[in-house]
Parts: sequence; C-alpha cells; structure tokens
Amino acid sequence: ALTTATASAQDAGSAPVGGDIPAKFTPPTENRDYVKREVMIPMRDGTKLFTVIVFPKGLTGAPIVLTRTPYNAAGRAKRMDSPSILSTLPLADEMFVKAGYIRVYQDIRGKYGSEGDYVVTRPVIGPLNTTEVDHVTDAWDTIEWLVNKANLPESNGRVGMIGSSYEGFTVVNALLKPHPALKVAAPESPMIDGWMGDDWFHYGAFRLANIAWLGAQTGYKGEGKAPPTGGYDDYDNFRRIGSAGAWAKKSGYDQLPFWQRMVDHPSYDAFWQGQALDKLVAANPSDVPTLWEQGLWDQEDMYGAIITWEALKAKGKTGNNFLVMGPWRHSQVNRDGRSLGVFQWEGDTAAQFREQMVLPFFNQYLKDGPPAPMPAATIYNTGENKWDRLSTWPLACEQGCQAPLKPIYLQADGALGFDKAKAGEDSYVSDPAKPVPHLPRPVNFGDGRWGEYLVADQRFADGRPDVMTYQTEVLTAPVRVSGAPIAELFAKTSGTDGDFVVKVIDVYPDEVATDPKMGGYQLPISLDIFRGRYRDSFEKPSPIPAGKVQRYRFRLPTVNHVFQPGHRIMIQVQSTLFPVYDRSPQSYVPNIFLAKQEDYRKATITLARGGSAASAIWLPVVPVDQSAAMVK
Ligand code: PG9
Repeated sequence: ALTTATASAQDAGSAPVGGDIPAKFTPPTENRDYVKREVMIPMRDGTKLFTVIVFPKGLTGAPIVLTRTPYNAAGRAKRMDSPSILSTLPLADEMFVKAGYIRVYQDIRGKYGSEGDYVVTRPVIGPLNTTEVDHVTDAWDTIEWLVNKANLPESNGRVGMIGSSYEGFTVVNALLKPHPALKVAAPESPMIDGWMGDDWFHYGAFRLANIAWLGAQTGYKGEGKAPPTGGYDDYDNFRRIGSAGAWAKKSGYDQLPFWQRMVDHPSYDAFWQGQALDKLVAANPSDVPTLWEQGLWDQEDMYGAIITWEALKAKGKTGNNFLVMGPWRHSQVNRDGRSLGVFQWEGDTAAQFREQMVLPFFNQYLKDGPPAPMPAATIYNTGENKWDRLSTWPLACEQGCQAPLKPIYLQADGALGFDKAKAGEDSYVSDPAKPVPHLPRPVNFGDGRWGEYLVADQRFADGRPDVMTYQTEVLTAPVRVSGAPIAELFAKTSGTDGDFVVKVIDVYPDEVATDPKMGGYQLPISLDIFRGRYRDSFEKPSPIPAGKVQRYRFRLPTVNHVFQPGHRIMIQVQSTLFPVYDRSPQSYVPNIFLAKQEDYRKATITLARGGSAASAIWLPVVPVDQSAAMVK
C-alpha cells in the first residue's frame, strides 16, 4: 500500500525518495567540437602526473604542444566551460587550435592532480636534489608516453614545449637533456636565476612582492591563498612589521620549508648558483630550435631569458637559439599586447609574437612547414614603436659589439651629460622609516597596478629629498640605445650597508599636443636595485666601510629605445624601492631576513661626481640608423 502511495505521490510531483541530487550527473559531451582526455602519466619512479589532452574532433597525425605547470592543468585547459575548443583553451592557444595541434597541459609533481612531492622550482638531480627525478626526467618521461601511439594514436610523434615564467622554467629544464621527440621550444620569461634577477631577489635585494606567492603555492597542494595582511596599503603592512622574516613569522611561514631555505640562503651561495639555469644550459646546450622570449618591462622575470640567450651566443649556439623581446609586462605575451600602462603599441604586439613568430617556428619543426624567418634577435623598439629584426644583438656592449658603452655622467646641479665634469658630490638621507614607494601610495599588490609599475610616471618620486635626479638638456637629435646599460656609482654612506636603485628615464617634452597628459611624463626604460653588501662578492657579503667611497657596478635591464628630439634623458638614484624590495637596515647585520627593528637606521648617502670617482651610467649608444643590422 505504501509503494502505491509513494508512486502516486511522485506522479503528483512530490519530492522523490533520495532527494533531487543524483549519485552521478554527467552532462552529455557529444556536442563538443573537441576531445578532452584526462590521464595519469607514470614517471620512472612510479609517480603519476595528471595530464589533460585536448584536440579538435577527428584530428590525426598531429603534433603536440606541451606545457608543464604548477598552476592547475585542468584550469589552464578550461578558459570557459564550452562545447567549443576555441573558448575552452586559453587565448594563446587559439593559433595552435586553428593549425591542428594537440594541446597538452600537465600538473608538475606534487601540485593539483599530480602525485608526488612538490619542490619549489625543483633543482636538477645533484647536490640540491638527491632524488632520482627532476623536471628534466619528468619532461622526458611525459614526452616518451605522449609519442607512444598506443597512448595517443592521434599524434605525429613530434612535440613542442611552451610556457611562461614557472612554466618557462619547466621548458628550459626539458632542454637540458631533451627527449628526441622534443623538436622545438619557446621558454617565455622563464624563471632562470632566482637570486640574480628573477623572482626572488635582484642582486641580493629580496622581493617582498613575491612573498605571498609562497604562502599560496606551498601552503596547499591545490588552489591556495596567501595569509591576510590586515591592511590595504602593502607599503604600511610591510613597513610596520620590519624585516621579511618578521612578516613571514607573523604569517606562519616558519611552517613552509622553502621559506626556511630562503632564510638560510640570503647570499648567492651554492644553493642559488647550483640552480641557476643559465649556467646549466650553457654547460649543456641543446640542438633544439628554441625561441627565448623576454618582456622589456617584465616586473617578475626580467633577467633569465636574455642572460641565457647571451650565454648560448657565447657558446656559438645562435644557429638554433633566437631571442624575442617585446614591450610587455610579465606573461603579457599570452594576452593582449596592444598597450602597457598609458603606452599604445603598433597593433597587438603579443598576437604578432604568437602568430608571426611562434606559430611559423613551431610549424616548421612540428609540421614540416616552410622555414620560419627568425633573425637572431627580434626586439621591439620602444622609442620608434616598431619591431627591429636584427642580425646581431646587443648592438653596443662592453666588448665585441658594433659599439662600446658610452658613459653619461652625473653632473652638478642635477645635470647629466656625456662630458666628465669636475669633481663634486651630492648627498641625501635615506630613512628606512620612510622608504621610496615603487608606486604612488596606497600600494596594494592586488590593485591591478603591479603589472604596470615599471612604466609608471616617475614624477611621484622625482622631487623627494631622498631621490637624486639628473637630466640632460632637451635633446636636439635622437639618441638610440640598444643593449644593456651598466650603472657605475661611486658613493659613500654614513651607515655600514645600503642599497642603490638606478633608473634610466625618458622624459617627454613639456607639452605633447597629441596627448596632453603625456607632457613631461617620466618613463623608466631600465631600472634595477643593487644591495651594497654584495659590491665585492655576491657570495660573501661584507659591511660597507662608513664614510669611504665605494664602487657599485651593476648591469641594468636591456633596452632598445630611441630618445626623441624634444625629450630628455634622466637618471634617478635612490636607496629604497618599497615594498617591491625589502629595505636594507643600512647598518650591517649578518642576515637581513632576521634584522630587528632597531637595526633599521637613517643614513646619509653621498654620490661622487666627476674626477676619479665619476658616477655614470654606461649607455649602449649606437647610431640611430641601424638599417645595416636589420634583417628583412
Ligand atoms: N613569476 C612567477 C614565479 C615563477 C617561479 C617561481 C616563483 C614565481 C610565475 O609567474 O610563475
């Protein structure tokens, strides 16, 4: 009687037994225009890595493009939940989809769907990695599986690898001992040397900007989030607490092993040297055709690709290694490249890179396409707003280039010029309690300005008593700079430690009729920081003798720029750039991560000018007309 009653109740539309949620709900996928497979690929140690394979329905004999990621393979392969492959895969994959590629994303070991232990930018097997696996072996084992017809019958047995930043780091690792089926590669702003100039430090100054990444990335296997800071203005959040170590302790980072390794290795010791990929690549150069990409204003990984390409060039390996530098923030190359901050480029420069450089390059080696017309270096000219296709790069350097570097000297009364002036000095007080911000306050790392801070108008800093500004007269002729400037400061401090920040700036004319708000804009074209304790050795820091002039010499980020007539060249020097970089206490302590509040002290910094201590920036000045160096 009960059954009959239930049945008739259901007929009447009452709630079903078991509720409204079925044990399994599988929406149909027949309407998709693509195939999506999720597989666990076994590595040599038995660990299985979660891998997503996506390709248009009906595809056969197709090449594979592989990205190995710490950022959620399933998410990377799901821009939108859509029956269309073009909406499903990321914007940067559209060209691969249209050209009939198989797209593969894989979680690296220990993250998201993959088994095994996660180690931050896992070093190669050796003293820093005593296991039998690294990203070299995992890439190899993955490619071995993918090109096996029994696993992926739709492939043509050829693989290309691509990826930006951490994903670029995994590409470079695969090149150290490439699987024979790896036919082409494109590391995009790869993390190469975390101490010298990529994510963690720049010349020893620690990047607070990155610290939250560690909490989100290593606090959790899957999607993580950084601990709350307790305030909107990160300038104040970090300033109040003191050292990076104090911030980390407050945020629970003493539970994170990589943080502990960082604190144990503040200097460029064997820990950092042993994982510097430029050195490993130069010692094991591959024959895989490789396109090295670097953004000219990359706020995270500004260093690695160009340094590695130069190391390969020194090894005579330009035949298969090509450099591309575009007007981009970090990883912008995979997004829209029409503009950066207030600057508009000639079209979508990122799409130009993807469609006119990467795709033909990949097609050549993966699909027997026609030869891709890649010159040695393709560098965006940020002064003339166009791509320069160059048969050689850099055009000016210390030795062995078309031109040597040319010093531009700090002069009296804030002047700047190519003539060495008579001796003099300028002083400023650097107060760690009032550091120079990297952007106008409030500075919140999540406010959307992080990606554009390197092109921000520097007038907010110019005029501060702790920012020294030097500028040329208004230029009457264009000045072309093509290469990496070198800062050479002669300076003394009343303290025993300290940092130097140097900015090379293009000052726009007072009036710009076509775009009035650009009148007087101070555009940094190259900017970096150097931690003074490392002036003699990156490995063994030493206190700065108070009151004694010391030389601080460091390379700045690469430029390809023309200062136009009507503009000025400007140099700014300051001792803090906060909170992107932590502060030097300005009194020497063994480990700045562990500095105490009372260690942070004001110091008077004196920059020497002219005579035998002529502070200068060595600029890669070359004739404006470089048509002889250009490739059609
Ligand atoms: N710049 C990021 C990162 C790379 C490597 C280590 C830590 C952070 C990234 O965008 O992947």
